[in-house]
Amino acid sequence: MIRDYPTTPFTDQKPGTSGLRKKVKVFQQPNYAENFVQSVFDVIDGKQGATLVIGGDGRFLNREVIQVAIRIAAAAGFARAIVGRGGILSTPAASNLIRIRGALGGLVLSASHNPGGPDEDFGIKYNIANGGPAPEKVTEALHARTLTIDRWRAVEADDIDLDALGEVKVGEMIVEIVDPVADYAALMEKLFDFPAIRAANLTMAFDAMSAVTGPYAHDILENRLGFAPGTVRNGTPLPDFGGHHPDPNLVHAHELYETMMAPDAPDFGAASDGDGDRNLIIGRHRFVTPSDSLAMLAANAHLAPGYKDGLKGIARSMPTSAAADRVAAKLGIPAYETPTGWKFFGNLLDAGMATICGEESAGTGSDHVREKDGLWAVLLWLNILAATGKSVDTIAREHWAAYGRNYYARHDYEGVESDRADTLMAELRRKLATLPGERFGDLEVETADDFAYHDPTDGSVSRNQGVRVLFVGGSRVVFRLSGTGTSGATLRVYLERFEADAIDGDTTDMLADIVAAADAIAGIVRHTGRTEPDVVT
Ligand code: G16
Repeated sequence: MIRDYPTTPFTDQKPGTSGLRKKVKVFQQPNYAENFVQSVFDVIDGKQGATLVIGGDGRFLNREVIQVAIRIAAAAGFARAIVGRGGILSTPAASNLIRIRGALGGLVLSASHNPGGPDEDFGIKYNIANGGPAPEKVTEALHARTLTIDRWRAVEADDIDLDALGEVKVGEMIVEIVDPVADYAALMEKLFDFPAIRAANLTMAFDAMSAVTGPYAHDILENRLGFAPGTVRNGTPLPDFGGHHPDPNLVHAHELYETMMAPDAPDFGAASDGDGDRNLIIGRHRFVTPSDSLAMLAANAHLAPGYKDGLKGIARSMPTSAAADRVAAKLGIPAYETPTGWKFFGNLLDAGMATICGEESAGTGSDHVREKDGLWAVLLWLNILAATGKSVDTIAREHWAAYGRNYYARHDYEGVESDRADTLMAELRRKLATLPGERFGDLEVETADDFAYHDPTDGSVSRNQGVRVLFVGGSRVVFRLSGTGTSGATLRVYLERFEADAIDGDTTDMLADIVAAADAIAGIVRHTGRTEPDVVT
């Protein structure tokens, strides 16, 4: 039986860069998750008889929201829900399932790299039939619906056993509990040369950060590729990620970094985030920035079976360094610059205009799914190491020698009062027109703008995507506010300097004058009261 539950709107359900992310306590308010899930279903067509994928990264509240979503989906007319066993599906695995099972879409429950637990973060994202995050026209309609919703509707049924593989019925809808790993691992075996990776006898440390990648990494790295037991660390997903931030950067994965910088470091080190779509790559004694990793993967992708015919194009988000553009130019293929947010790559991938995409925020992926994919990046690196017999350090140094080096860092100022952050950005935007020609030390501003993206596939325009200040000679600084935080504002300052020949510099030294220029231009200290960033990646 279907029952209507009267409700009233919440005014704070506008999806951010990647879905709705809030504190668990916010999601625990009566009707909060229900309103959002119902609003998703209210704005999408074609639910009758369709298939829906549901899964999450195992964080606190994952199972409860899945049970509710199943009952609402059954009332909305879906014929089948495919759910990962234990409520577990990594974001790329969910994207793959949506695609191979011909689903209408999927609900991915995660707050990604944000911490989990009763006092931390939760999130819900809707992905469309191509397996990718809903584009802005869908999220805008969804937001509008959350502001008018007056009822949600669910089948009256008990919770189901999320841990038992097989099928059960909820109302008229079949719920199919599937192994979360099997289909994804099979896809990876098709793209990469597993026998060659096995035969290369590489050593590795992989930190799953007590998040969703654990079961995937155990199966793929240890079982299928034969890496030694213990290669995967923190491999059991925990509701609170062991009390840590499942954020694969040098701050939160510092133990891995120390392992990789030690005299007896393994050949390769990697980590993944809460929902398995981000990656951190560290070779023995060599950290690779996400922007460089994108460029190096693109330059060498043809060594893996899945990409042996070459790439159609490379796409990167605007704040990501231009290193990948140089690879595209050499390969004679197009390079695309999109706003931050994986959703903007979907159209390019669907249209066959790009094969590989990447972001400075530790995301890389390809047209095999419509999400960034942490383990995919790890496996492509392993495939390249196996095919070339070279170390990460050698590959990086040879790359810079051939293409030049884009020194790069991101400075994050977290938990800034929203008003102060907004004032900083507004002031910056007002002075854009007068910046060109101004000098900051040795740097002269060439152009300055607020990035707007014109999607070449559907003509849609996305404005106000971040302020770029480009200096004569190819250096630049970008300012934008994060769209994934859950408290206050996070100011991100992206710093980049290109050197054609000086490839052995220290990143901090190479960026020092740009850091000073960034403060002079934006008044970071004046507006935020902070003299140092909270996180440097
Ligand atoms: C999400 C998006 C990414 C984006 C990142 C950071 O990643 O999918 O495209 O680059 O957030 O966004 P922001 O700078 O607005 O915080 P994830 O891994 O959090 O889903």
